[in-house]
Formats: sequence, C-alpha cells, structure tokens
Amino acid sequence: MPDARASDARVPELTELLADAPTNWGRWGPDDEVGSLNYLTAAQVLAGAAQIKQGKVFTLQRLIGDPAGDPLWPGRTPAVREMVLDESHWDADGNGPAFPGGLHCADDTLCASLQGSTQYDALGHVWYDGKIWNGFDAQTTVGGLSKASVAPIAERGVAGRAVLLDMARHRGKDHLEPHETFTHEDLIACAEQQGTPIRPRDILVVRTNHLQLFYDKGDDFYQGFCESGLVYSPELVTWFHEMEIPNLVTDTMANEVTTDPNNGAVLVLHNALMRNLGVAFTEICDLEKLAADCAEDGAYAFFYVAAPLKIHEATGSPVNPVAIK
Ligand code: UVW
Repeated sequence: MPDARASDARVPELTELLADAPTNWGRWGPDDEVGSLNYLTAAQVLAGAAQIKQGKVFTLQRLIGDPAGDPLWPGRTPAVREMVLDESHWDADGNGPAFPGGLHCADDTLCASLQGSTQYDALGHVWYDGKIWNGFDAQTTVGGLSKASVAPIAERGVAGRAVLLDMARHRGKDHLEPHETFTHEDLIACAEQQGTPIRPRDILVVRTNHLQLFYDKGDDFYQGFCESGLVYSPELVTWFHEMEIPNLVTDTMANEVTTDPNNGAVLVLHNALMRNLGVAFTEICDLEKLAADCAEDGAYAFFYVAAPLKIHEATGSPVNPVAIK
C-alpha cells in the first residue's frame, strides 16, 4: 500500500485541500455522466482524424493474463481465465457435446478486476465528502454505480485528437522512478521539445514507462509503493480546466503520483480532475511501440479512439485504445 510520509505532519482532508478547486458540476446538465468527454465534439473528432497521415495503427492495451504478470494496484488480484470447453472434452472422457456434423469448439471465462487492466475509470470511481461526479450522492455507488458508471462512457465512445507526451524521453531516462513527479508545466515543456504544442481539448497520452520496474523488480516493485506521475497543484487543475482536457491517458496504474509529496494525501488528482472536472482517466496503457515510433518520425499527434465495454453499473472497464497516425 502507499507508504506513509516521512514527516508526521497532518495530512489534509481532500475537502480542505480542494475547498476552492474548480468543478464542472452542472455544466452539461444535472444528469450528465460523461463529464469532460463532452468536449470531444464533432470538430474534435475531425481534428483527430486529420492527424492520420501515414496509416500506422497502434493498440495501447496491455495483455490480460500476461505470463510476465499483470501490474495491479495493491490489494487487487490478477485476472483468472479458465477453459470450460476444449479438445480434451472429446478425448478419453467423451464429454464433449455431440453437435450434428461433428463440430468441436473451445470456450472460456474471465474473472477480472475491472480496475485491473488497461481500463477506463467510471467518473463515479472515486469521491470525497459524500458526493461523486456532478454532485451525485455517494450512496448511488452502493451495490453498483447507479450514476456515473462506466456504461455511459462506453455508450458514448471516445474519439479525438491526442498528443503523446513522452516524459521519460524528455528527461533522458528509460523510465521514471518511484515518487518522481511532474507538473503541467513539464507537460508543456515536453510538448514544445517534441515540436507539437498541446492544443485545447487534446487528449493527453503521457508516457513514463514506470511499469518497466514492475517487470524488472517483481514483488520488490511494491516495497514503499509510490508510482511516478503528475502531482497536484491548484495551477495544474486550473490549466486542465482552462485547456478543457477531456481525457488523461497514461501507462501507470493511477495516472498520478500515488502519494502527494507536498501534503501526504493519496490520489488527489483522481478527485480534483475526475470527480470535480469530469476528466476521464485511462490507466495502465502500453505506450512503448507508439512512443518509439513518435521518437523516430517526430509525429506526436494522432487520432485516438477507444470504447470501454458496456458493463451495467461498473466502476471501470477493460479497453484497448487505438492510436492512428
Ligand atoms: C484506485 O482505485 C485506488 O486507483 P485507480 O483508479 O488507479 O485504479
């Protein structure tokens, strides 16, 4: 689990820390469940499609059930896929169904944490002070998210212009280190160094390659667990708000530094950006092939398309986002 702060200073409640933070509650009506994805208008879809110049396609999902391991937030368990029907059913025991014509087939099931793979978070996934996105009562999460589940995001789909922000290359590193943070100003500097400034309503796709440490270190990865990532400041939240960022996509489990080094609170940006502004979060992406290609051809903007699964009242859903250049 996230490590305690070295200092014994009091950790502020999110209600205090975010007391003056902006929200988009009510902006798209009292019933809205997709938040800042509303910024992805037809004009943004066309702006995204206009980035397609070479016909290159990159899928951004990590393999579920990877023999190398599935990177999971502490306390979550890996997906279990089980065969329920295969050729063995027609071997010695002869239990396979006898289809007219002699058809044989394979079937299986998947038992998986919906937050445990490359995923979209539902806007109702996190909260404080008894309210989730758009001011819905936190009681609406009991027994399933009757408000702001992942299903409305799945129903809508996500398509727009995206820009890759390769923070690892920008810092001259193979991967960012535990606890390592960056700000919106670092994102802007990274984009400028790459030659592709961030535009309003861009989907931000941020590469840290931090999870390389999961594959390199095994269980030691979880010692003093604190992922690298964006760190909260009021200025960062204002920048996301003014830039009307619809979707934050990263290659880490939580899209932000786990424990804020400035105040000791955990997952502050989940609340400031997702709960308050309605920014969609896409986590645990594999950005390695896309990033290598961007470094080679210098084209960091692309068409981004994703649709999580339509799962009733779910807190999140696996997804395989696609980047097209
Ligand atoms: C938690 O649920 C703690 O985080 P995430 O949204 O990163 O899965």
